Amino acid sequence: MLSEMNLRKGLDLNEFELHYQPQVNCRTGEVVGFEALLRWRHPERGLIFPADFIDLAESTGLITPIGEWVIKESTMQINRWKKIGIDNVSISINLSPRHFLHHTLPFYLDKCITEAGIKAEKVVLEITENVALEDQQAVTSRINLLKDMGYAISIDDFGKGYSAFIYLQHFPVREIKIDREFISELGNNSKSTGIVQTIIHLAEMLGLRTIGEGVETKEQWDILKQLGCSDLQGYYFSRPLEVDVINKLFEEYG
Ligand code: G
Ligand code: G
Ligand code: MN
Ligand code: NA
Repeated sequence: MLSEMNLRKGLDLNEFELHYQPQVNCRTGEVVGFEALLRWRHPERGLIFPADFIDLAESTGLITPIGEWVIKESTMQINRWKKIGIDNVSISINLSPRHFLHHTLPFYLDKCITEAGIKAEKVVLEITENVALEDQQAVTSRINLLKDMGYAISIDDFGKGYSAFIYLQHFPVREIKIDREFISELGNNSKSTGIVQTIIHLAEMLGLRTIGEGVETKEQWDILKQLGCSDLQGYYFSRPLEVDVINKLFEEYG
């Protein structure tokens, strides 16, 4: 069992790392951004995935310093990529509800993008429907503030929970990520095609961008293209990759 002490030590010893999954333009397939996904490279236990430590980080409050590390590291990475020619890409960062509402978040974000020399517009903050369980007033004013500062807010795993539509009613977000459970059934199940089509239409009507998550086949890509999805992410294009691998691919294929 992992303990709070393990987690704290992992952070102090700099054992966390980020893998990056490309996001592509649905029409052209060109890379437009990366989602930063946290991993913990434990000296004895090997690579640990978020599912095994995010809840602990949340309950102990360590999610805020860990999230700050993610923000700092991913914005610096965008800067490093810019220097080697991987330019004009956005970075999507997953934020837990607790960190999203933390009073230091807006200042911390601005400090990091200033140091990294990138624009707020290139930073996408992903929140899940769990944030709707928090004080709605607090969430709305936080989203408004971050939006005014130039950051884009994205709803992760859209459609999976019970309160997804409430977001759209109250929260001025820029983008929704269509949960991969709908995407995985595209082509096999006419219901899921209808659901995805409806989500995309709804987003269009509200002026929101859409990302199809968990795209694993060309057929799913074709259907999403037909339905007018904005961007895509999934194993068909790439798994989450280490920075070295992305850099090598870029050197080889541009
Ligand atoms: O590929 P993966 O197993 O990393 O992602 C599983 C889930 O873990 C993601 O859906 C995301 O919600 C969560 N996650 C990944 N990275 C982070 C992070 O940096 N911060 C938080 N709060 N959650 C993350
Ligand atoms: O933040 P979020 O819950 O969306 O995190 C994305 C998760 O989905 C990560 O765990 C990532 O590794 C995983 N993922 C990304 N693309 C695919 C895919 O095509 N298929 C499946 N099964 N999982 C994916
Ligand atoms: Mn995500
Ligand atoms: Na998701």
